[in-house]
Amino acid sequence: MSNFPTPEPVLVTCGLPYANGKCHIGHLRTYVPADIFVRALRKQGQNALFICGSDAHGTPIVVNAEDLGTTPKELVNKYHLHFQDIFRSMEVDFSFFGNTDSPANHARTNSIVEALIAKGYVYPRVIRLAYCAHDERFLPDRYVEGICPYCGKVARGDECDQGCGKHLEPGEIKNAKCRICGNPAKYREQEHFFFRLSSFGSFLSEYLKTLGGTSNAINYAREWAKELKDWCITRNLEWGVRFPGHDDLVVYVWVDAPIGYISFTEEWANKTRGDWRQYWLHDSRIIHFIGEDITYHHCIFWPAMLKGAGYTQPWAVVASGMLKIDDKKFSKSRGYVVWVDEDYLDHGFHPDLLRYYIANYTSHTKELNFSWKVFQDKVNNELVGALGNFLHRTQHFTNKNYGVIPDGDVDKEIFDKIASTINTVIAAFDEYEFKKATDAMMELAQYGNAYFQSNEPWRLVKKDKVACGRILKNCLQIGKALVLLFEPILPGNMEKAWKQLGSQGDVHTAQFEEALVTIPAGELVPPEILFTKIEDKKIEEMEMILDNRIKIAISKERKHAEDAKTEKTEITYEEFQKLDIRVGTVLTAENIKGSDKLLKLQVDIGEKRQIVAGIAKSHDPAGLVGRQVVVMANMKPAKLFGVESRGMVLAGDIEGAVLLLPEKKVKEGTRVR
Ligand code: B3M
Ligand code: ZN
Repeated sequence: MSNFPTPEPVLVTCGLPYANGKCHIGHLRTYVPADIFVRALRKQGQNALFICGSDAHGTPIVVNAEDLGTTPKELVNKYHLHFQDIFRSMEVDFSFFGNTDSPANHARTNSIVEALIAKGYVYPRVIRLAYCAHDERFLPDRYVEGICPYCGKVARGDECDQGCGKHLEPGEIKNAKCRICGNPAKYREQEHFFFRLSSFGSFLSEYLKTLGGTSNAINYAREWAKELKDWCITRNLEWGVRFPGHDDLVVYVWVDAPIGYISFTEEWANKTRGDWRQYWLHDSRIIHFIGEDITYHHCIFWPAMLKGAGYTQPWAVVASGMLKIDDKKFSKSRGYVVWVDEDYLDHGFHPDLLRYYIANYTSHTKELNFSWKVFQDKVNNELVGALGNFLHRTQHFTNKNYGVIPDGDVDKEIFDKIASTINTVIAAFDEYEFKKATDAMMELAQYGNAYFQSNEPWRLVKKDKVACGRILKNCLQIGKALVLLFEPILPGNMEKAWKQLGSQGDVHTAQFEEALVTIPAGELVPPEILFTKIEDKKIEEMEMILDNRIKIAISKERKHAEDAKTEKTEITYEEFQKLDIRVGTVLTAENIKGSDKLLKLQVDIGEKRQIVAGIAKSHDPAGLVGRQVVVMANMKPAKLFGVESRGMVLAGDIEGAVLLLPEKKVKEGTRVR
């Protein structure tokens, strides 16, 4: 028995993209399967609402806006439009795409936080927070950089994003430094507000027994629910949703972001005279599609918040595995990224091709690797070679020899095959197994090709035109089934194919079941080719673009590392005082064998010191004896050309070396300060 249709209203959401950068394939890894899932629900007669929107708050956006010299609001508006645009182009068709900075979300967040306060789930506590004395401000989340207390890796703000991935509570990060000025953070006490997550332990462990979705989310969540810590839900920021009654605090972004799911449903309802309450206050099936890395927020924090405030909790959480590019971990800074606009759509690739790749490469919960070579293979062999080839040869041959869809029945064997494919596909969608579903569809296309091939209609048509017509009718029926089945994956091309088959109505609202209705006799137009092979040259061009980006990223990283090494940071007077600089007199000077740069000096700096100096090219040894020089006396001893050096003669770094001289002769050992 399939999970759908069901009488409860169904709401599907996608994790909200931060409006803080461009859309890449990593985003699509979640959004495309969610869109496919919603389309497949509708094909089973299930009415489903599909909601998403921009995540507008949080410190990364504020920090980024500051760096770019713009305001968070402007930055968010820009990327909000960008994402809307990309989703439209990729045929990810949300019922509503909101923005968490909307008045509706401010209002809903306020009302939920107030409900939690009223029920005693929020309490104040004085905590020690990172504070920058130089910038005179508290340093929330991304404003601090330091070391993860769990794994020792470099961490930023509220999460260890390059190490163990743990969420870090305010004050937890070690060796905290201010992100703005680089100074070590001080700590100051301030009152903040906590969500009493720890009191939801027994609720969560029961709830997680029934929560549906993918095992990569649920299994982790069950473990986490055994040990819950309260969450600090306020931050010292201007940008965000005000914490009720405190003008200097906003709520943590992970409070108002998921509430966006509710407020966007409200906004959708206002626009369409729908009812948001049936989704969020009554029995419903709320299905969250997310990236695996935000499981904690969706399976622990969010259900507890909903429960505490009296809202309906999610029915399923579906987490997609992470993305790799050419088998390397996806990374914008290291250049392992494929941007949806400039690297894909702008090159004229049809959205359907990438949708198919994402659905079919691997199981939804596994790591998805993107490579242009595999992309080419899948397009050329599967979409062109199997599906496109079958649809085209069937229609082309029928059109050429008959001009119409032949009259007559479809064989039972064919209907049985179609029915069993539909069952497999629906069962796979029920398990969020997009690869299984698309494999079954592609298998039907292969079956069609084999059927066509083995019946040799090109021979049969000459001998028995009626018998051949029956074969073609069967093929056209398989074609109709394929178009209906593939519509959720390839909406653009299947719309065309549907029309080419002379089918009536809208393929997007037609249901899977219609595949079992005999394709009516009637007109057939000459088919257009749907999918064309991608040439090697194009793939080489795309690989070059990626390679170049990686190379640029590597050289940037190198330069960065070098700059960091030689960076002149400000030092304090106390630090300066650690330098032991003294005036001395050269007693002897001689060349060092084998070196044309170095001289060996004996210098009286209140004590006798042997110093090797790199001044041979600009100074004659004999001329140095008796001269006063300035010496850094507490350099770590070093050996140069086998000669020990215990100090450094200071010189201007011009035309070899210009020695520093005291204004008048002074006693050996006089300190320079
Ligand atoms: N804006 C993006 C992420 O962490 C974050 C999702 C919010 S979902 C409510 O993947
Ligand atoms: Zn860590």
